[in-house]
Amino acid sequence: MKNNTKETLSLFSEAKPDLSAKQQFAEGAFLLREFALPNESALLAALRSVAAKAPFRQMITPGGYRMSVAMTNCGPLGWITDRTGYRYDSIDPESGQPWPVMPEAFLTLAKSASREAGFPDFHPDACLINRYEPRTKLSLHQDKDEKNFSQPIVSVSLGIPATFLFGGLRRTDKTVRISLGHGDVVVWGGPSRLRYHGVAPLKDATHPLFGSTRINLTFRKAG
Ligand code: MD3
Ligand code: FE
Repeated sequence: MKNNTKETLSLFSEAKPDLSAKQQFAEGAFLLREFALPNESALLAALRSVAAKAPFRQMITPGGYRMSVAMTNCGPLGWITDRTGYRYDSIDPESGQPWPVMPEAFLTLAKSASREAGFPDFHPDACLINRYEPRTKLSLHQDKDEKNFSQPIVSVSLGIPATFLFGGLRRTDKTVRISLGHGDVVVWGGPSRLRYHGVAPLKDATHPLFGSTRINLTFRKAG
């Protein structure tokens, strides 16, 4: 007798793709493909409201270079860089006002993604928003300005795709390339938290909602 169980299951999974499917690519590092897709319009609306209060700007590194990535923040703490160094601050230096409140749609997404990856107690107090255009890149670096490395980092990619470079604990360790597209969410925790990483120069592309830009939301417990 023919057993139809497998066919039936695969029919179901095609009818309703499992958005919670998670792929682990390093210890503590999980890729949730298209996890943010169901909320794309709420995320775009929230993004616009944050950027109206705290516009994207290209910050200056301590070495005096203007970053090619434009940035803003929301939530109690925002990451900034200037000639005096990198740090988190509760005040936007451009406006002299607190950073915009973290939109509910952002917080809900960050918490559900971290839960999905096995970090149920994530309480982000900072959301750095990076804006890339074709040819924009982010050089290899570690995220170590946070007070607490025990909480994960949740990163949400929106708009045109990018190649993410994921290295080791030393700058010279080899990097693997991970293609990140619209709606992809990555949760970086445990031993992956301090690995070097960066973003290769973006290729020309356009996205129906985001035009020729890539937005990355990075949620952290910074304070
Ligand atoms: C891997 N942003 O803002 S977030 C950053 O796409 C940053 O804009 C990238 O790196 C972007 O600092 C990628 C993903 C990320 C964040 C922290 C990590 C990956 C990480 C910490 C350890 C390992
Ligand atoms: Fe980083």
